[in-house]
Amino acid sequence: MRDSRWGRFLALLFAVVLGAAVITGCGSTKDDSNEGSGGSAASGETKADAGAAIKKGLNVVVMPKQLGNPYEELENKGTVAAIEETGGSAKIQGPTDASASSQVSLLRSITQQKPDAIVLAANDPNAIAPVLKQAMQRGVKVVTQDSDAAKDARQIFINQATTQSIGVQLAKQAKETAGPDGGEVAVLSATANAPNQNAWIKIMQDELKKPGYENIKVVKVAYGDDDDQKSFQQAQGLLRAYPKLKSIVSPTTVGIAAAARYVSSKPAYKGKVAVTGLGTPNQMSKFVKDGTVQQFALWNPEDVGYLGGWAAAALASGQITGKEGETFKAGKLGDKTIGADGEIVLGPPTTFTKDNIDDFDF
Ligand code: RAM
Repeated sequence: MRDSRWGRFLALLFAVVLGAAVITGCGSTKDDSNEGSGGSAASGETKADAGAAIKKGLNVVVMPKQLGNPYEELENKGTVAAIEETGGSAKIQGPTDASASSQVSLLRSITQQKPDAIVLAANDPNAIAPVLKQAMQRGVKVVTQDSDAAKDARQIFINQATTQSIGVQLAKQAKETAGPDGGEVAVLSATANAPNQNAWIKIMQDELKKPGYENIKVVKVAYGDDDDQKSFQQAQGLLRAYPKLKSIVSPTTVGIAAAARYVSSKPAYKGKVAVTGLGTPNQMSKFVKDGTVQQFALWNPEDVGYLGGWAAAALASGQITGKEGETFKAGKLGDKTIGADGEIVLGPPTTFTKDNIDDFDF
């Protein structure tokens, strides 16, 4: 009797434990399947379909660092041309100054309108990151070109040439234009927060620490804010503050043109203080011909913008997601492959001198 009661108790206990195990088991199975479907749903959203057709009628916003800069107008032109080739339409919206705050307020209202993509040159890597992330959360594809935002605030960055190669080229320009004895060199940059100029200047300065550059001394980095008048005044200020200056290296098309204009107008400096850096051939031609400028460099800005436009269209059509190794067709530029950190490099810059300046028209 006692044994049978004990047996029933054991059977009951076994049933309770088994039941609990089944319930727990079901629970975990359910959780697992939830994770599974959640994961595949997420990856489904971000999976590239290389065979997808480019969508017709894409609506894209192009934002330069600032309106009215001839370099950026060329870039915008390239982006608009690419989007129109895909059968879509692109609208240029940008600030009148190269500030991040102006871009942020514009980007806020653009995000509300929910275009298919935004293609922009950033005025600050971090200040514009939150609003770009909001745009991406709303399904807007984000491509930076020319000047990058924080890596997690855009899908793709179109770099005109490798950042390293541009920085090294600026160091070489400083050395070559300062002359055989070297000497003092100043940098005339864009804004203090400009992502592209800051990255190039850092590499230039690292390069100048290497053997071969011992006699080159960077005395100052000045900022003309990519504003012609301010850049002109900064060039004037540099020459007053550093009377022994050998060369002004300006890694901005606005700065180099303004510095060259100032130097060419002063007989005391013209042909004695060099101006070099990055400029558009059409803006710099007269200064090369009048002997103010020996050499400067640039890539084709229109191609930068054109590549940005095709990358935006491929993203918005689901052909690519921005992952390394994905490829897409970029119109007349042919097939392009996304590199590390979502970066696509256009190509090496060209150096312009009096010997080739007439071969270029942009
Ligand atoms: C100016 C802008 C642009 C830069 C060129 C070289 O037009 O700062 O961002 O890429 O110079």
